[in-house]
Amino acid sequence: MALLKERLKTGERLFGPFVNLCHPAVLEIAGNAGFDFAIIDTEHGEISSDRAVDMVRAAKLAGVSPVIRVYGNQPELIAKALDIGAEGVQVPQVSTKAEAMAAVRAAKFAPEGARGCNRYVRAARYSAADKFSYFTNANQETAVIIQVEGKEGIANLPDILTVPGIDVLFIGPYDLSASLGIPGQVDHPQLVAEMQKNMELARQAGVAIGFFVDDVASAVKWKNWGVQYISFAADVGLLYEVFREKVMAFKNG
Ligand code: 3PY
Ligand code: MG
Repeated sequence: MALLKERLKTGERLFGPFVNLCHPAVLEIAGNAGFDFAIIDTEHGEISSDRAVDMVRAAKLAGVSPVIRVYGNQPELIAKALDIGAEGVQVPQVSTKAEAMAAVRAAKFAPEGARGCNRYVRAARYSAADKFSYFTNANQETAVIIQVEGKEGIANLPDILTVPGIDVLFIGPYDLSASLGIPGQVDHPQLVAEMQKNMELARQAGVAIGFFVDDVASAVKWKNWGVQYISFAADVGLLYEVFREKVMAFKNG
């Protein structure tokens, strides 16, 4: 299956949930359902890297691209996510050009960055991969997804977008709504207008745009407006929705 980064380059519109539950089966189910990617959430989920690695394995087997959202913009966490074989790393709360540069630097081997080199990691097939091609190709094969989700980051977007190596500019509507003083109002006209402005800036910079939505109607709307990386709800919320619907159908039946 084509890698996430390649699919982004062809302009495909991709759809994937956050995964907060700490179990590889969730990734298999996501793959079987036909999602394009799934974001293993170590920022808000309860997932450590020794569990995330089995989730990455399951995702690869099920044909859904695994992305890891790291807990913060920390080089050790970004390198670890890529060492265990995630196709992309998603970095929350990026507000300045310097922070965006730090995230890219942590995700790339030299000369583009300073990611620590080790060929005994899962991403290098525990040394079965040819070391020269691994170190040469990894930077071109893994995606860097930068989350901008606050007023400061939005103001700095033109600068942030000049940083080479960003594959997706991801706008986090929940954090952004809080930062704009309208917490949780992700459909508020002010937020929608901000997002449309950001999309245009990303388009001019040649960077794919990503957004988070809670419902399918919004996902389709943003897809048709040109968002390429559409992150949709989270496993726990989707499970709750179906549980609740079934319970209500039973009680009212
Ligand atoms: C946000 O909306 O703040 C996100 O990080 C995506 O869920
Ligand atoms: Mg957020």
